[in-house]
Amino acid sequence: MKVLASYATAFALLGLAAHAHADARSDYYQRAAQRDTAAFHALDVNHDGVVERSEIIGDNDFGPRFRDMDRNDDGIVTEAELALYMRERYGVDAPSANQATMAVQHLAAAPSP
Ligand SMILES: [Ca+2]
Ligand SMILES: [Ca+2]
Repeated sequence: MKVLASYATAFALLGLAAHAHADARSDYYQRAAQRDTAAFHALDVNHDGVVERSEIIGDNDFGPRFRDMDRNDDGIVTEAELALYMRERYGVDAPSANQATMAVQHLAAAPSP
């Protein structure tokens, strides 16, 4: 009877762990989407609402993924293309502008190595 109880406890704990894992993953993807959105706006140096190939030169985060994001291959990533990329890659919708701002503030607040 005691053994059975420990099994039940173990299964309950496993269940909790799996649940926490799923939460951590969705949280990770949510933050990744926020980071990408923040990076998109930071890289748009001429503020025309799109990121061109010339604006991502030297960027090691956005740069390598630029081609994946640029769906119609016109050398420009629009906000719609970014949203599509994030939905497919992370399974999340584009975060609100407010959340993106918070991500930027978080990055700015991070201590430098
Ligand atoms: Ca631009
Ligand atoms: Ca494009």
